[in-house]
Amino acid sequence: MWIMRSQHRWWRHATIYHIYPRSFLDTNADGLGDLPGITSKIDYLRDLGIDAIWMGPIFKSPQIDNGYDIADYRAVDDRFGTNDDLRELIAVAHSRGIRVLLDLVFNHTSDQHRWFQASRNRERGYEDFYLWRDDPGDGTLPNDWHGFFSLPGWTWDEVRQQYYLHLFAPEQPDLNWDNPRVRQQLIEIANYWIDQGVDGFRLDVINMISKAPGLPSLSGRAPTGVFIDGPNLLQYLQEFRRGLKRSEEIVLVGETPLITPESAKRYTDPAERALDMVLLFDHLTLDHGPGGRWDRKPLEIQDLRGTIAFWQHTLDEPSWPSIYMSNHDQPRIVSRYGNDETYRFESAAALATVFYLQRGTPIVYQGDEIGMRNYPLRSPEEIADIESGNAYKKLVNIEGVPPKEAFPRVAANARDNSRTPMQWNNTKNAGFTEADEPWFPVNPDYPTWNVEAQVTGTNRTSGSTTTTTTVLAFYRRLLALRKSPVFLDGGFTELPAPPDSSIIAYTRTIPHQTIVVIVNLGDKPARWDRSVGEATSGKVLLSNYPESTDISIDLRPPIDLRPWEVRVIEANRE
Ligand code: ISL
Ligand code: CA
Repeated sequence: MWIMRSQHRWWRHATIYHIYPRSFLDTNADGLGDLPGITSKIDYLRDLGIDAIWMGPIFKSPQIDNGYDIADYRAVDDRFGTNDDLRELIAVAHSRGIRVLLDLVFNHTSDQHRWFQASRNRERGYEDFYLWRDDPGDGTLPNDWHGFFSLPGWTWDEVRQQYYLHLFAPEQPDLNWDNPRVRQQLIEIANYWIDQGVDGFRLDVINMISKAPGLPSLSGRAPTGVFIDGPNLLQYLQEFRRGLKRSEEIVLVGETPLITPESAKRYTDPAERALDMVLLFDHLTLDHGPGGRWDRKPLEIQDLRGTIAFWQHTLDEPSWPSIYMSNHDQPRIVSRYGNDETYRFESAAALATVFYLQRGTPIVYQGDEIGMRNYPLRSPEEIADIESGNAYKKLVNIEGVPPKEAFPRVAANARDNSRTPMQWNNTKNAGFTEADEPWFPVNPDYPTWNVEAQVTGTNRTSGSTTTTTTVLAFYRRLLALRKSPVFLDGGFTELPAPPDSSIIAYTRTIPHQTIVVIVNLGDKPARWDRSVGEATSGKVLLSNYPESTDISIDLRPPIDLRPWEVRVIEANRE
């Protein structure tokens, strides 16, 4: 039953929850999460304050890249359930006022997709569905593009006797979007799911679909304009949007790694009728050293402060940002930018506050709401993810990095870290599965860190023993608080801080109301000694330290914050 009034731009006031289906909840004891598992937790999500879910790809797939290699866009993979299970999930979600977004992977298909089989056999109508090139004949590849998974971008196909392009794994051939038939097919697929009641889509690596004519080598240049943000991208996005049924109500969230600010602004400008929001990644590269992702350096809070302010301004009206803290391609945020030992609760709460009180649509990644942390990978053999596994092999076999050094580098950043099963309770396998072996091990900290323990509020690693605050309880309050107009629609202004400060502070404002958000992102106490505006006092609406909420405080500097302390303060009108 559909109880929500259809509403233009509903997503501007929504909080989205990102589900990694294989790790959410298993209901048939095969060790893999499934759709009925998601359906059974809709009330949990509603109580958390969620308005929409986005599920990672659940379509038929050989699972080379955990479903980001789709073999049939119209069928749910048996491993996850049936198309009927999906219809049921949509019905139950809608009955609780929760909308449903699917993940469409349209830059590439699986090599098992019938289009690819038809194309490699040169079947009429399918010859140009993918990007095929002859063997240059001199031992080189058709161009110098490298895939994202530490592999060259080209693979030789024995059947067709040509190379095909793949920006990801060889089992993920790139579609040829310059072929109008390809574009038409993809629109029909989206409409098929819109007819099933779906409310929107996350479009995987959608800024890679348009490639520069002739597929020129990069020769050391950046890929922007070549295979990122290619020449026809905007036109293809607009055509896609125009082709959608209920196009005005459907939300399109573009996953856009390496997007430029100009493009992000343009593609999310409502006048362009392209995307509604883009996923931003700049804050997730701030701890990458000169060697990139597998070469980490410590985060400088100054850089995070700058990145946040920059994107908030860039995507000011008429655009609208998503507020994206973390995802299934990244290590866990509390392990990465927080302190997952001494201040696990405080830092998980602090990070959530800094991110989710910004202007935009929050997207919460499964497990962050209970402070899930990195998985302690034990050996290279345990790495399950294709990107991380290939990266390890490349470091060791090609770059000659000693395994002892390469392994911790990969382990710290591996995608596996955020893909462990959701921790529901302290029973076998964290309540994720009845099977003896889940598809990937549960994080060993589950006996204390799980949903059930946090609902009853006994879980804390530090601070006063009398407090009952947990990450989950904090998230509920935070997400409820951000439903007030000042957070939904108010303006954002950052409060400038000295470069070495561990504090991030900003205000949110509507006429007659100002909220000051001030957070210490560090293990040491910190002092804010600047003005936070005209008000001299205020009321604390949210804090992650005991006895701190609903109290009046002096807003005149200095304001002293304890380690990882959060203060969300409504300024008094004087
Ligand atoms: O985090 C990354 C950069 O180091 C990458 O994983 C990047 O986000 C990415 O490659 C794009 O991700 C998306 O498409 C991939 C899939 O493996 C990811 O899971 C998905 O989120 C290919 O479809
Ligand atoms: Ca299952």
